[in-house]
Amino acid sequence: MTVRRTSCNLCEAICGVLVTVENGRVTDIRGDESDPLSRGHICPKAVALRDLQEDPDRLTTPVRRTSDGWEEIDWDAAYKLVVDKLTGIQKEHGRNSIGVYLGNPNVHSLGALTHMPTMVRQLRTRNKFSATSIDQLPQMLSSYLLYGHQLMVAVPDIDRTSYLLILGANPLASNGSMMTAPGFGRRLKDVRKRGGKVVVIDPRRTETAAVADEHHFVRPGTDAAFLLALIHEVISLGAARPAEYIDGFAAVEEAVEAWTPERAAAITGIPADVIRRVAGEFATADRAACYGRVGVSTQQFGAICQWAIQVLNIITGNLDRPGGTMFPRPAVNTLLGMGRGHVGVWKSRVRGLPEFGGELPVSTLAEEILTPGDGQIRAMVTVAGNPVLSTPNGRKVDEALGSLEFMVAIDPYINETTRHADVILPPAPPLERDHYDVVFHQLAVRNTARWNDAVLPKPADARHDWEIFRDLGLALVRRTPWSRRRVEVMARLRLSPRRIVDAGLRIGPYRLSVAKLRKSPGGIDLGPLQPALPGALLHKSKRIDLAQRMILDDLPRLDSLAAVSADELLLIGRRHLRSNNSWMHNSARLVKGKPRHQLLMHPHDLAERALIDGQLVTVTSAAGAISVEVASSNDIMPGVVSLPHGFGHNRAGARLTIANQVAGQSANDITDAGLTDAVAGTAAVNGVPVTVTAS
Ligand SMILES: Nc1nc2c(c(=O)[nH]1)N[C@H]1C(S)=C(S)[C@@H](COP(=O)(O)OP(=O)(O)OC[C@H]3O[C@@H](n4cnc5c(=O)[nH]c(N)nc54)[C@H](O)[C@@H]3O)O[C@H]1N2
Ligand SMILES: Nc1nc2c(c(=O)[nH]1)N[C@H]1C(S)=C(S)[C@@H](COP(=O)(O)OP(=O)(O)OC[C@H]3O[C@@H](n4cnc5c(=O)[nH]c(N)nc54)[C@H](O)[C@@H]3O)O[C@H]1N2
Ligand code: SF4
Ligand SMILES: [Mo]
Repeated sequence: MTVRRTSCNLCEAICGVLVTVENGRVTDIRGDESDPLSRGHICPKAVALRDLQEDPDRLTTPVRRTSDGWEEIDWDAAYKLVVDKLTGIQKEHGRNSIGVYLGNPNVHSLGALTHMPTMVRQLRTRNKFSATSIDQLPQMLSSYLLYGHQLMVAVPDIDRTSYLLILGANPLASNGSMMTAPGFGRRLKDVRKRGGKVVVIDPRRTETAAVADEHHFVRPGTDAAFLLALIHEVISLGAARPAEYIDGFAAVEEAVEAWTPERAAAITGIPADVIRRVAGEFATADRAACYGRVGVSTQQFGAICQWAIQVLNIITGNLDRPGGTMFPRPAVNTLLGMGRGHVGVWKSRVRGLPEFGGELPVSTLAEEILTPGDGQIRAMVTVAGNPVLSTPNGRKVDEALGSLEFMVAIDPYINETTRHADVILPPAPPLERDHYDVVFHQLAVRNTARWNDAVLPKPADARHDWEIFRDLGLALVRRTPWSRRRVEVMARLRLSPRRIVDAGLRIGPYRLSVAKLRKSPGGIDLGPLQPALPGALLHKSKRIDLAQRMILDDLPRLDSLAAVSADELLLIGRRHLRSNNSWMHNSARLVKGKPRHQLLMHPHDLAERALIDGQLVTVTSAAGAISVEVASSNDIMPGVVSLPHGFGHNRAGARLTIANQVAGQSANDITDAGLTDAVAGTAAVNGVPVTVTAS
């Protein structure tokens, strides 16, 4: 029996875990008390790492689709088939005829981060999509505009704050996002123990609201009005104190002038006196931080919301001070490894939506495949993504993937998306991989570092994800004429993730190395976050300009926040602690217990429609209709219904023995690809108008 240390990579909390291995099998997984960041915290998903390891549905060798099922093939044959097809299609139809979709687990795998971008670049296509545009894109945009880098994210310093204002996030279910703070619940309780205050703004009284001091319902999609009114109030109180390196304050003052608490109250449903009080408390708190996540990103005014959150933190003097919002300083500087970002350098072919950081909004994926013409996508590469369940108008995406000439998926499962692939290349699972977190240390509430060797050996005929990217990348680049670039790319692809992390650690701010970190497999503490501005800003001017044209020009659109018609309800999403987007439903341990797929609806809204708790209802939007069970809940705002995404398995051809028995429909069969944030095209999956009738 041996006990090995690693970190759980299933969500952004990166909890340290102790894994007991007996005779080559995992027999126990528990929290690692010695981890300076997670301090022993884990959630029920950690033990599912073992289920992933042992899942008989998980692929371990490449498969090729045949007329009547799937056939195993060897790695070299699979690579050759894929590269022949992709280069052939590009030769005939141009380089943009290949589309790429990158899903969420990529950011949780070291090997994907070190090798996937180089492989994808060899395809030289502009038709790149990822989960970013149905997630944190507005936050990355505001980081890019204000601080000069798309990943220079200001993180709430939760362990020292005395006032935390949370909008559209439910960290007690999600464990925190764009803010790595394992044990979020305990950290929130500590804020209150220190005499601080936690306020939650959400259309649902969530698990997080339940442990906060205050919760206020907000009408979905209207938070921008609330935030502008807060800024208006802070300014009228004379409490604005922007730092010397802030420009554009006058433009903000002008922009919020008309946003009185009364005006915002009429739109948001949050009473004017509450808006006034929260603004006053925020402005006068010793240390305050405002934080907003998915609920204020994936909605029609996501970009305004995320900009306004930064402005509120900045003008109250809370940016870059302990207890406010601060910039982490990780041992490997992630910002160096990726571009600063750009926006609107090119547009999508069909709808003209802008690129951000080289990616187009995923809401336009299906139409880019289905609309004939020059530049049409004929083949897809999906990597760790399940867009059929995860992106708007999923049925259309399903249809589009089914129409392709060729598709390859790098994924361990035959699921709703990958069942359309011609070839699936499965990477080795998390417990067989070395890990250092290059993304989430960059977003963590404390500076720490940990390197972990793989817990279990990888079988000889399995491949790590980085090896798959290396081999595909090398095969693609070998087909291009000789050049200095070609030599460099090949050399880069051949470096192991360990070598890359080691180099990053050595040139990093703490001059560490993999060898040094391996001596402390529970991780090392590098201390609390430190003030860093204006020196750390990545704008040459070392100044922050609040007056961002893209955002200010979008403000008049807020006037169009029209009242929905009387029979309409607004659909929002939710997450559950034992679920993980669309892909963890094949673990019996996680899916057992009470069903979690129901549509939550307020008893008044049920009564008005003569519906009862537990019955099947039809939910209809502009995109389509689904039939789901309804559950009555006093915790949801009247006029709003909530449905989690990632359900709706059991599609022909998927091989998910347990997930296929899980009830529920896909929320994204009724979210609308036509509904996006006008600024950067982020999918607005929250605040979708729907009607609900008896099925
Ligand atoms: N309506 C609605 N839709 C949403 C959201 C919402 O709140 N509401 N949330 C959105 C958000 S925030 C996100 S991030 C997206 C997620 O969207 P996606 O990333 O498209 O979907 P996931 O469900 O995370 O699917 C992950 C896929 O990766 C595979 N996988 C798992 N581990 C690995 C691995 O180590 N390597 C590889 N190569 N593959 C792996 C799984 O089998 C699965 O196919 O969904 C979005 N969709
Ligand atoms: N257990 C679990 N953990 C996860 C995931 C998972 O699927 N399961 N997914 C991971 C991923 S990919 C991500 S991105 C993170 C997301 O992390 P969070 O953003 O914390 O995730 P959610 O629980 O979806 O919280 C969003 C909240 O926004 C609210 N909301 C919806 N519309 C609005 C609105 O218009 N205004 C306001 N103010 N609120 C609104 C919803 O009611 C919900 O409570 O979680 C990660 N962690
Ligand atoms: S909170 Fe749960 S899923 Fe997230 S890293 Fe920790 S143990 Fe894993
Ligand atoms: Mo996400």
